[in-house]
Amino acid sequence: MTERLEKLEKEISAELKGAAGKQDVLGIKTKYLGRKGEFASLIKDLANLPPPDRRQAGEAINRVKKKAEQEIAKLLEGFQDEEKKQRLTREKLDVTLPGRRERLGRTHPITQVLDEVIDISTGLGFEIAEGPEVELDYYNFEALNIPKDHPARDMQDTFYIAPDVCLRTHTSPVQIRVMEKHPPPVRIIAPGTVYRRDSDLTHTPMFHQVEGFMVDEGINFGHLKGVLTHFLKRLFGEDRDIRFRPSFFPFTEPSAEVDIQCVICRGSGCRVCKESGWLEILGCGMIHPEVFRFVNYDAEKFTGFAFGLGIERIAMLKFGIDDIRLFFENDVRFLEQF
Ligand code: 2NM
Repeated sequence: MTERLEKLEKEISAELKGAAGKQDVLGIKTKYLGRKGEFASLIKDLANLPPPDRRQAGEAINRVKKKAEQEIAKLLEGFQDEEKKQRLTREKLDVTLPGRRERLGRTHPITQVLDEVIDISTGLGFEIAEGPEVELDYYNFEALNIPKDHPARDMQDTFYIAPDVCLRTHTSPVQIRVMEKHPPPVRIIAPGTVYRRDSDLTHTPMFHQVEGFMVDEGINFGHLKGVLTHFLKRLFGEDRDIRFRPSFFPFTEPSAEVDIQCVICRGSGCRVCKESGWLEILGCGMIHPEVFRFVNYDAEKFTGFAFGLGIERIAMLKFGIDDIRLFFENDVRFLEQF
Protein backbone atom coordinates (compact mmCIF):
# COMPACT_ATOMS: atom_id res chain seq x y z
CA MET A 1 0.00 0.00 0.00
CA THR A 2 2.75 2.43 1.00
CA GLU A 3 4.65 1.59 -2.13
CA ARG A 4 1.59 2.08 -4.32
CA LEU A 5 0.94 5.43 -2.66
CA GLU A 6 4.49 6.66 -3.17
CA LYS A 7 4.33 5.70 -6.82
CA LEU A 8 1.04 7.50 -7.21
CA GLU A 9 2.39 10.65 -5.57
CA LYS A 10 5.35 10.75 -8.00
CA GLU A 11 3.13 10.00 -10.97
CA ILE A 12 0.75 12.86 -10.15
CA SER A 13 3.64 15.26 -9.60
CA ALA A 14 5.20 14.29 -12.94
CA GLU A 15 1.91 14.60 -14.84
CA LEU A 16 1.12 17.97 -13.30
CA LYS A 17 4.56 19.21 -14.23
CA GLY A 18 3.85 18.28 -17.85
CA ALA A 19 0.43 19.96 -17.93
CA ALA A 20 0.34 22.68 -20.61
CA GLY A 21 -2.97 24.28 -19.69
CA LYS A 22 -6.19 24.28 -17.78
CA GLN A 23 -7.66 21.39 -19.81
CA ASP A 24 -4.67 19.12 -18.97
CA VAL A 25 -4.97 19.87 -15.24
CA LEU A 26 -8.72 19.17 -15.29
CA GLY A 27 -8.00 15.85 -17.02
CA ILE A 28 -5.48 14.89 -14.33
CA LYS A 29 -7.92 15.95 -11.63
CA THR A 30 -10.60 13.61 -12.98
CA LYS A 31 -8.11 10.75 -13.47
CA TYR A 32 -6.92 10.79 -9.85
CA LEU A 33 -9.46 12.63 -7.73
CA GLY A 34 -12.63 11.74 -9.70
CA ARG A 35 -15.41 9.46 -8.52
CA LYS A 36 -13.81 6.53 -10.34
CA GLY A 37 -10.26 7.85 -9.90
CA GLU A 38 -7.12 6.38 -8.38
CA PHE A 39 -7.78 7.63 -4.85
CA ALA A 40 -11.31 6.25 -4.89
CA SER A 41 -9.96 2.80 -5.73
CA LEU A 42 -7.24 3.10 -3.06
CA ILE A 43 -9.84 3.90 -0.43
CA LYS A 44 -11.94 0.98 -1.60
CA ASP A 45 -8.91 -1.33 -1.26
CA LEU A 46 -8.46 -0.31 2.41
CA ALA A 47 -11.02 -2.99 3.18
CA ASN A 48 -8.52 -5.69 2.12
CA LEU A 49 -5.98 -4.62 4.76
CA PRO A 50 -5.95 -6.17 8.20
CA PRO A 51 -7.98 -3.90 10.53
CA PRO A 52 -4.99 -2.70 12.65
CA ASP A 53 -3.24 -1.25 9.53
CA ARG A 54 -6.26 0.48 8.07
CA ARG A 55 -6.09 3.67 10.15
CA GLN A 56 -2.45 4.50 9.26
CA ALA A 57 -2.94 3.67 5.59
CA GLY A 58 -6.10 5.84 5.48
CA GLU A 59 -4.24 8.79 6.95
CA ALA A 60 -1.41 8.35 4.43
CA ILE A 61 -3.86 8.28 1.49
CA ASN A 62 -5.60 11.42 2.76
CA ARG A 63 -2.30 13.25 3.14
CA VAL A 64 -1.23 12.50 -0.46
CA LYS A 65 -4.75 13.23 -1.75
CA LYS A 66 -4.83 16.62 0.03
CA LYS A 67 -1.42 17.49 -1.39
CA ALA A 68 -2.59 16.58 -4.91
CA GLU A 69 -5.76 18.69 -4.44
CA GLN A 70 -3.74 21.69 -3.34
CA GLU A 71 -1.28 21.41 -6.22
CA ILE A 72 -4.10 21.06 -8.73
CA ALA A 73 -5.96 24.08 -7.30
CA LYS A 74 -2.81 26.18 -7.39
CA LEU A 75 -2.05 25.22 -10.99
CA LEU A 76 -5.63 25.91 -12.11
CA GLU A 77 -5.51 29.35 -10.56
CA GLY A 78 -2.23 30.07 -12.31
CA PHE A 79 -3.55 28.98 -15.70
CA GLN A 80 -6.73 31.02 -15.19
CA ASP A 81 -4.71 34.16 -14.39
CA GLU A 82 -2.56 33.51 -17.43
CA GLU A 83 -5.66 33.13 -19.66
CA LYS A 84 -7.09 36.40 -18.40
CA LYS A 85 -3.82 38.21 -18.97
CA GLN A 86 -3.68 36.89 -22.54
CA ARG A 87 -7.28 37.92 -23.24
CA LEU A 88 -6.57 41.42 -21.97
CA THR A 89 -3.53 41.79 -24.24
CA ARG A 90 -5.41 40.38 -27.22
CA GLU A 91 -8.52 42.55 -26.73
CA LYS A 92 -6.91 45.93 -26.76
CA LEU A 93 -9.31 48.56 -25.41
CA ASP A 94 -8.44 52.02 -26.65
CA VAL A 95 -10.38 54.42 -24.46
CA THR A 96 -9.21 57.37 -26.57
CA LEU A 97 -11.11 56.15 -29.69
CA PRO A 98 -14.07 58.38 -30.63
CA GLY A 99 -17.48 56.84 -29.80
CA ARG A 100 -19.80 55.40 -32.41
CA ARG A 101 -22.19 58.17 -33.42
CA GLU A 102 -25.95 57.48 -33.39
CA ARG A 103 -27.58 58.11 -36.75
CA LEU A 104 -29.74 61.14 -36.07
CA GLY A 105 -33.08 61.76 -37.74
CA ARG A 106 -33.75 65.13 -39.29
CA THR A 107 -36.53 67.58 -39.93
CA HIS A 108 -38.72 66.69 -42.92
CA PRO A 109 -38.23 69.20 -45.79
CA ILE A 110 -41.91 70.25 -45.53
CA THR A 111 -41.47 70.90 -41.80
CA GLN A 112 -38.28 72.86 -42.55
CA VAL A 113 -40.14 75.21 -44.91
CA LEU A 114 -43.11 75.40 -42.53
CA ASP A 115 -40.73 76.34 -39.68
CA GLU A 116 -39.07 78.97 -41.85
CA VAL A 117 -42.40 80.53 -42.86
CA ILE A 118 -43.49 80.55 -39.21
CA ASP A 119 -40.17 82.15 -38.20
CA ILE A 120 -40.50 84.97 -40.71
CA SER A 121 -44.16 85.58 -39.79
CA THR A 122 -43.62 85.66 -36.03
CA GLY A 123 -40.70 88.02 -36.73
CA LEU A 124 -43.28 90.37 -38.27
CA GLY A 125 -45.48 90.15 -35.16
CA PHE A 126 -47.94 87.52 -36.41
CA GLU A 127 -49.31 85.04 -33.90
CA ILE A 128 -49.95 81.38 -34.71
CA ALA A 129 -53.48 79.97 -34.64
CA GLU A 130 -54.72 76.43 -35.19
CA GLY A 131 -58.11 74.88 -35.87
CA PRO A 132 -59.84 71.58 -36.70
CA GLU A 133 -59.01 69.63 -39.87
CA VAL A 134 -62.55 68.29 -39.96
CA GLU A 135 -64.51 71.46 -40.55
CA LEU A 136 -68.07 72.70 -40.89
CA ASP A 137 -69.18 73.73 -44.36
CA TYR A 138 -70.02 77.08 -42.76
CA TYR A 139 -66.37 77.85 -41.82
CA ASN A 140 -64.76 76.24 -44.87
CA PHE A 141 -67.00 77.96 -47.44
CA GLU A 142 -70.03 79.92 -46.26
CA ALA A 143 -68.34 82.50 -44.00
CA LEU A 144 -65.60 82.95 -46.62
CA ASN A 145 -68.19 84.22 -49.07
CA ILE A 146 -67.86 81.12 -51.26
CA PRO A 147 -71.33 80.85 -52.75
CA LYS A 148 -73.17 77.54 -53.02
CA ASP A 149 -72.57 77.35 -56.79
CA HIS A 150 -68.82 78.16 -56.62
CA PRO A 151 -66.62 75.59 -58.45
CA ALA A 152 -64.48 75.03 -55.30
CA ARG A 153 -67.62 73.53 -53.75
CA ASP A 154 -67.65 70.66 -56.26
CA MET A 155 -67.41 67.12 -54.91
CA GLN A 156 -64.35 66.96 -57.20
CA ASP A 157 -62.32 69.16 -54.86
CA THR A 158 -63.65 68.51 -51.37
CA PHE A 159 -63.77 65.41 -49.17
CA TYR A 160 -67.22 65.47 -47.58
CA ILE A 161 -67.86 63.57 -44.36
CA ALA A 162 -71.49 64.57 -44.03
CA PRO A 163 -73.62 67.08 -45.99
CA ASP A 164 -72.36 69.96 -43.82
CA VAL A 165 -69.00 68.54 -42.68
CA CYS A 166 -65.80 68.25 -44.76
CA LEU A 167 -62.02 68.00 -44.49
CA ARG A 168 -60.85 71.62 -44.66
CA THR A 169 -59.64 72.56 -48.15
CA HIS A 170 -57.62 75.53 -46.82
CA THR A 171 -56.74 76.99 -43.40
CA SER A 172 -58.91 80.11 -43.89
CA PRO A 173 -61.62 78.64 -41.61
CA VAL A 174 -59.09 79.11 -38.78
CA GLN A 175 -59.02 82.85 -39.60
CA ILE A 176 -62.82 82.98 -39.43
CA ARG A 177 -62.79 81.23 -36.04
CA VAL A 178 -60.18 83.70 -34.75
CA MET A 179 -62.16 86.73 -35.97
CA GLU A 180 -65.34 85.36 -34.35
CA LYS A 181 -63.58 85.32 -30.98
CA HIS A 182 -61.25 88.35 -31.13
CA PRO A 183 -61.98 91.95 -32.11
CA PRO A 184 -59.36 93.83 -34.17
CA PRO A 185 -56.48 94.51 -34.19
CA VAL A 186 -55.39 90.95 -35.11
CA ARG A 187 -52.31 89.58 -36.84
CA ILE A 188 -52.50 85.83 -37.31
CA ILE A 189 -50.99 83.04 -39.37
CA ALA A 190 -52.64 79.64 -39.61
CA PRO A 191 -50.27 76.86 -40.68
CA GLY A 192 -51.64 73.37 -41.14
CA THR A 193 -52.70 70.31 -43.10
CA VAL A 194 -55.44 70.65 -45.71
CA TYR A 195 -57.21 68.20 -48.05
CA ARG A 196 -58.40 68.30 -51.65
CA ARG A 197 -59.52 65.58 -54.07
CA ASP A 198 -56.61 66.03 -56.41
CA SER A 199 -53.62 63.84 -57.32
CA ASP A 200 -50.84 64.27 -59.89
CA LEU A 201 -47.18 65.37 -60.16
CA THR A 202 -47.89 68.64 -58.33
CA HIS A 203 -50.96 67.72 -56.22
CA THR A 204 -51.52 65.29 -53.34
CA PRO A 205 -54.89 64.81 -51.57
CA MET A 206 -53.22 66.02 -48.34
CA PHE A 207 -50.89 68.99 -48.31
CA HIS A 208 -49.85 71.94 -46.16
CA GLN A 209 -50.75 75.58 -46.19
CA VAL A 210 -50.01 78.75 -44.37
CA GLU A 211 -52.58 81.49 -44.48
CA GLY A 212 -52.13 84.82 -42.80
CA PHE A 213 -54.20 87.88 -42.20
CA MET A 214 -54.07 91.24 -40.50
CA VAL A 215 -56.98 93.50 -39.56
CA ASP A 216 -56.92 96.98 -38.04
CA GLU A 217 -58.05 100.53 -38.75
CA GLY A 218 -56.43 101.89 -41.91
CA ILE A 219 -54.83 98.70 -43.25
CA ASN A 220 -54.44 99.07 -47.02
CA PHE A 221 -52.95 97.34 -50.05
CA GLY A 222 -49.61 99.03 -49.33
CA HIS A 223 -49.37 97.09 -46.06
CA LEU A 224 -50.12 93.89 -47.95
CA LYS A 225 -47.41 94.60 -50.52
CA GLY A 226 -44.87 95.59 -47.86
CA VAL A 227 -45.44 92.53 -45.68
CA LEU A 228 -45.50 90.02 -48.54
CA THR A 229 -42.48 91.55 -50.28
CA HIS A 230 -40.45 91.30 -47.06
CA PHE A 231 -41.78 87.78 -46.49
CA LEU A 232 -40.85 86.49 -49.96
CA LYS A 233 -37.43 88.15 -49.97
CA ARG A 234 -36.65 86.43 -46.67
CA LEU A 235 -37.87 83.13 -48.10
CA PHE A 236 -36.26 83.22 -51.58
CA GLY A 237 -33.48 85.80 -51.29
CA GLU A 238 -33.17 89.58 -51.33
CA ASP A 239 -32.22 89.83 -55.02
CA ARG A 240 -35.21 88.04 -56.53
CA ASP A 241 -37.89 90.14 -58.30
CA ILE A 242 -41.51 89.96 -57.17
CA ARG A 243 -44.66 91.04 -59.00
CA PHE A 244 -48.32 91.41 -58.06
CA ARG A 245 -50.95 90.42 -60.65
CA PRO A 246 -54.68 91.09 -60.39
CA SER A 247 -56.68 87.94 -59.62
CA PHE A 248 -59.95 86.83 -58.08
CA PHE A 249 -60.93 85.14 -54.80
CA PRO A 250 -64.43 85.21 -53.37
CA PHE A 251 -63.07 86.22 -49.92
CA THR A 252 -60.88 89.15 -50.99
CA GLU A 253 -61.43 92.30 -53.05
CA PRO A 254 -59.23 93.40 -54.69
CA SER A 255 -57.30 90.13 -55.04
CA ALA A 256 -53.86 89.45 -56.39
CA GLU A 257 -51.47 86.65 -57.15
CA VAL A 258 -47.80 87.09 -56.39
CA ASP A 259 -45.06 85.75 -58.67
CA ILE A 260 -41.33 85.53 -58.05
CA GLN A 261 -38.66 85.49 -60.68
CA CYS A 262 -38.09 81.86 -61.69
CA VAL A 263 -35.71 80.15 -59.24
CA ILE A 264 -34.27 78.03 -62.07
CA CYS A 265 -33.66 80.49 -64.95
CA ARG A 266 -33.93 83.82 -63.09
CA GLY A 267 -36.41 85.16 -65.63
CA SER A 268 -34.97 84.13 -69.00
CA GLY A 269 -37.53 81.35 -69.46
CA CYS A 270 -37.32 77.60 -68.89
CA ARG A 271 -39.38 74.43 -68.56
CA VAL A 272 -40.17 75.03 -64.86
CA CYS A 273 -41.69 78.52 -65.44
CA LYS A 274 -43.19 77.48 -68.80
CA GLU A 275 -40.99 80.07 -70.55
CA SER A 276 -42.69 82.95 -68.67
CA GLY A 277 -39.74 83.72 -66.35
CA TRP A 278 -42.14 83.88 -63.38
CA LEU A 279 -43.44 81.43 -60.78
CA GLU A 280 -46.79 81.77 -59.04
CA ILE A 281 -46.15 81.68 -55.31
CA LEU A 282 -49.16 82.90 -53.36
CA GLY A 283 -52.63 84.43 -53.44
CA CYS A 284 -53.70 87.48 -51.46
CA GLY A 285 -56.04 90.41 -51.24
CA MET A 286 -57.98 92.83 -49.06
CA ILE A 287 -60.50 90.87 -47.00
CA HIS A 288 -64.00 91.12 -48.51
CA PRO A 289 -66.50 93.19 -46.47
CA GLU A 290 -68.89 90.24 -46.72
CA VAL A 291 -66.42 88.13 -44.68
CA PHE A 292 -66.36 90.86 -42.01
CA ARG A 293 -70.18 90.77 -41.92
CA PHE A 294 -70.08 87.02 -41.10
CA VAL A 295 -67.76 87.58 -38.12
CA ASN A 296 -69.41 90.82 -36.95
CA TYR A 297 -66.46 93.08 -37.70
CA ASP A 298 -67.38 96.70 -38.55
CA ALA A 299 -66.38 96.92 -42.24
CA GLU A 300 -66.77 100.72 -42.13
CA LYS A 301 -64.14 100.97 -39.41
CA PHE A 302 -61.71 98.11 -40.14
CA THR A 303 -59.90 96.81 -43.15
CA GLY A 304 -57.44 93.95 -43.52
CA PHE A 305 -55.40 91.89 -45.90
CA ALA A 306 -54.98 88.12 -46.15
CA PHE A 307 -52.76 85.72 -48.03
CA GLY A 308 -52.34 81.99 -48.54
CA LEU A 309 -49.59 79.75 -49.84
CA GLY A 310 -48.90 76.07 -50.32
CA ILE A 311 -45.87 74.74 -48.44
CA GLU A 312 -45.17 71.83 -50.81
CA ARG A 313 -45.01 74.18 -53.81
CA ILE A 314 -42.52 76.44 -52.00
CA ALA A 315 -40.43 73.43 -50.95
CA MET A 316 -40.43 72.03 -54.51
CA LEU A 317 -39.18 75.37 -55.88
CA LYS A 318 -36.64 75.94 -53.10
CA PHE A 319 -35.15 72.43 -53.33
CA GLY A 320 -35.73 71.82 -57.05
CA ILE A 321 -38.08 68.83 -56.67
CA ASP A 322 -40.33 67.94 -59.60
CA ASP A 323 -42.65 65.32 -58.05
CA ILE A 324 -44.65 66.28 -54.94
CA ARG A 325 -45.25 62.63 -54.01
CA LEU A 326 -41.59 62.23 -53.02
CA PHE A 327 -42.38 64.21 -49.85
CA PHE A 328 -44.77 61.55 -48.61
CA GLU A 329 -43.08 58.30 -49.66
CA ASN A 330 -40.67 58.69 -46.72
CA ASP A 331 -37.72 57.12 -48.54
CA VAL A 332 -34.71 58.00 -46.35
CA ARG A 333 -32.50 58.29 -49.44
CA PHE A 334 -34.70 61.21 -50.48
CA LEU A 335 -35.19 62.71 -47.02
CA GLU A 336 -31.46 62.56 -46.15
CA GLN A 337 -30.74 65.15 -48.84
CA PHE A 338 -32.33 68.06 -46.97
C1 2NM B 1 -55.67 83.04 -50.06
C2 2NM B 1 -55.72 84.12 -50.92
C3 2NM B 1 -56.36 85.28 -50.51
C4 2NM B 1 -57.47 84.33 -47.09
C5 2NM B 1 -58.54 85.10 -46.71
C6 2NM B 1 -58.75 84.81 -45.40
C7 2NM B 1 -59.76 85.38 -44.50
F1 2NM B 1 -60.20 84.45 -43.69
F2 2NM B 1 -59.22 86.31 -43.78
F3 2NM B 1 -60.75 85.87 -45.21
N1 2NM B 1 -57.83 83.90 -45.03
N2 2NM B 1 -57.06 83.61 -46.08
C8 2NM B 1 -56.86 84.27 -48.41
C9 2NM B 1 -56.91 85.34 -49.25
C10 2NM B 1 -56.23 83.12 -48.81
O1 2NM B 1 -55.06 81.86 -50.37
C11 2NM B 1 -54.61 81.63 -51.66
